[in-house]
Amino acid sequence: MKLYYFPPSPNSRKAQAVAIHLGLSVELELVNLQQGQQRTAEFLALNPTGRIPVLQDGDFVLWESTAIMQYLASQVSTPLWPDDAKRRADIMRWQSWQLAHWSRSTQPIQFERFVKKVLQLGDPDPQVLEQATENFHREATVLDTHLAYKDYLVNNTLTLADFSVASNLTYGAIAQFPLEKYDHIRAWYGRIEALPAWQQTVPQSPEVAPQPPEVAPQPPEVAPQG
Ligand SMILES: N[C@@H](CCC(=O)N[C@@H](CS)C(=O)NCC(=O)O)C(=O)O
Repeated sequence: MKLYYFPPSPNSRKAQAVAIHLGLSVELELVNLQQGQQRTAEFLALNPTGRIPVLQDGDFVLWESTAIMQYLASQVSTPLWPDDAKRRADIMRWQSWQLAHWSRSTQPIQFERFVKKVLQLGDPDPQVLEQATENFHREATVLDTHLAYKDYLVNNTLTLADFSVASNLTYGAIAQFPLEKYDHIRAWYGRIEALPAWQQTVPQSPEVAPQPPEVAPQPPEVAPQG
């Protein structure tokens, strides 16, 4: 199997970390997003959306990090993706939340405080940050409450859900995510950070810019009250 990846990308990281954690033999193929390699005709033939990660297993080509993680975990018998419909649905619930809501609440803060600095795009926009911070607290409260009496998100066992949700905290410290009051999230992320697979996929070079958000900063789904 071959994983097309770019080390600074959190989406790439979650797929790569799962492969490492499971000890799968996966060849890595760098797609340098800074050089626009995701827009070459060759790469677009693999993934018409022009994004990494992409997994190639013989004739089978798969894009979207969550699908890739599930496919990788399906190669072996693993508690990361147990053979149980309810557990899988529960994992999928958190992976869906991560893609639809957690990413959208973390990326604008990451963009304003970190990406803009790296790419020299100017100062953070206070209005965007204020709205993004409000969104962040709404989602972080859900996650923190869920983790109050648990070490991991599903079945109190490390699963794909943890790798997915943790990926958005890759730049949490450098982008100053407002995590101070979320003790359970910080304790849980400490457990993820202790995993060899997570350590081996830490973006190595802070000079390598992360990418702009995959979605433009979103307006709140619910209009602020008052
Ligand atoms: N929903 C996709 C998102 C993938 C994604 O946005 N990848 C970014 C890097 S984090 C990318 O390749 N961006 C390149 C571009 O937009 O040109 C997934 O989960 O795989």
